Amino acid sequence: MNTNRLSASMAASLNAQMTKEAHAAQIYLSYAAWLDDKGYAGMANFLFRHAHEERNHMMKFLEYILERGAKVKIEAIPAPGEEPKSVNDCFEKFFQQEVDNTTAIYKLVKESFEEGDWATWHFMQWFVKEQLEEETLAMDLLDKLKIAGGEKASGEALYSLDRDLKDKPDEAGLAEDVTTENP
Ligand code: OFO
Repeated sequence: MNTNRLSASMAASLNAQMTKEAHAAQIYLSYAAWLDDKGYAGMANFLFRHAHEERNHMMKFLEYILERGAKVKIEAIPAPGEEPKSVNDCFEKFFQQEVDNTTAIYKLVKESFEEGDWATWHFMQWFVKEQLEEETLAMDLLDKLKIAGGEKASGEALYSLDRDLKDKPDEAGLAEDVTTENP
């Protein structure tokens, strides 16, 4: 009896997204290693933790594909690409990577909607919220860097940003959680 509950194209898209999450982890590992090498251990720590989160996302896709009775295909992970040219460039790249991943997540949501695959549509909503948080986090960081002077940020400003990022929580506050008591 066939117990596969995913269409062939949905299984292929979910498998591709699983690899994309692993790719994001590799990209952040490469940025973290670059930052650490330049002496920014705090910023590196932030991205090491974030790389770990991306691996967890990969696992969520893997588990979901199995749960729906389809086949998991573990493929090669593409190389991370170019190294950042500066701290500012590193966090701009981080933001862009998150935006690109949001686009891929939205495509999957659309595909599941068009197929009427409501289980997958529901599963994907967690990722929609996660991308919202991650984009907010990346935007906050870019704002801080901008205040610090962007490409022209002084050593002192980068030093305090590095110290702040060491223990920065991985979650950003979202507009949907705001109240008049807690703006
Ligand atoms: Fe997987 O959440 Fe960012 O990209």
